[in-house]
Amino acid sequence: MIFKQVELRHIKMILVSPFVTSMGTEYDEEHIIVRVDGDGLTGWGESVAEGTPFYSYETVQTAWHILRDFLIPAILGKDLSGVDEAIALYEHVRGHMMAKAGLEAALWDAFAKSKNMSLSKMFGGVRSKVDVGVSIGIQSSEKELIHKVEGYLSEGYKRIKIKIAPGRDIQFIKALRKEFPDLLLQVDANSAYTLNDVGLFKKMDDYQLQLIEQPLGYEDIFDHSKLQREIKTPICLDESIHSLDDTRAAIELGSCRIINIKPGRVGGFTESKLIHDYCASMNIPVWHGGMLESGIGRAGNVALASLPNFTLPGDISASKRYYKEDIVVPEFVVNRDGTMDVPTKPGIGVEVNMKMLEKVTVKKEVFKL
Ligand code: OSB
Ligand code: MG
Repeated sequence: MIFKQVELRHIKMILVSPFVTSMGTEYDEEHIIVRVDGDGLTGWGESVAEGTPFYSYETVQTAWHILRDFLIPAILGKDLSGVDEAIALYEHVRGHMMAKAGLEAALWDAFAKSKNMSLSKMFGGVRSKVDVGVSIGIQSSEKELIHKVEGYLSEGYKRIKIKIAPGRDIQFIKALRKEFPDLLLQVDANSAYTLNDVGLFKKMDDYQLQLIEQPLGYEDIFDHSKLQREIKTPICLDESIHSLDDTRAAIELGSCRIINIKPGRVGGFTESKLIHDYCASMNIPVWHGGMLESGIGRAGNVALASLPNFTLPGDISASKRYYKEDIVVPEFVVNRDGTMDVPTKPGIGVEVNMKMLEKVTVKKEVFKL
């Protein structure tokens, strides 16, 4: 395929409720929508770089710069036989995984459409439905949290993840475990603790948590290996994993027993698949993380999560859990049994709602030969 035009859109979508984490409070989500056009086909992707450098060093502005000045010029007008060939053209760009992942996603969509195949099929997916959970921000009280959890469980969600931060951790875990003895529960610290907190994590061992996500430094692998040796609950790494190499280091050092895969964090679906396959070979379960994506990003996430070693429910929730109105049709919904259907139509398998996309677009730039 020859891509003659690439379009970037800076979008801003208002969250249905503020998302509070150890990194701060988010009221809206800014991402980049990437559109590629070639051979009469259109591909869509989403770069999950946010407006702020609090989860990752990347932001909408840095990703825009890398896309505009390096990634898009590398592929524009080239005759490409597949996604691998595109990736090879910008391999020399270091880091900037979210910028790369946004473009790669749009290319995957276009190539899948050219083969009349769904993304799930292109990736080697084996499931028509994936198990999904919900990630809940820090609440103002235990009562408020229990109320939220009840609501999500009644919608069918299979597991609950709560965000924690120093001083807002063990009391919420205790309250939930008391109210819901059998709940599939996990926690995410987003790097808010240090090895000095090992006593606190030992206490968490009493509450049957499925996992503790990224308790220590956002680039750390070594200290996590020390913490994992001290506690029974599996550690799961998110922020620290940017590649297959990071994954190998973490598994071989014993820094975690579970891996969270986010395509945006590791540079795209291609690296995600390598990590998935390596973890499968090491008997390490993986699950699909989330970045509060719009339906465009979500479609790819659901497709990736249909691979066999995604054995734990993902942070893949219904469109309406995030936004009043999504930018795709149909919107993503959660089935009563806590699953989400994997799209079967070609590419991302959903249509972009152009009217909604226009409404959330803050800035647009078109690149042509
Ligand atoms: O750490 O998993 C995280 C959202 C933004 C940035 C980081 C994280 C998250 C979430 C939300 O937990 C997951 C979702 O998209 O539902
Ligand atoms: Mg996380």
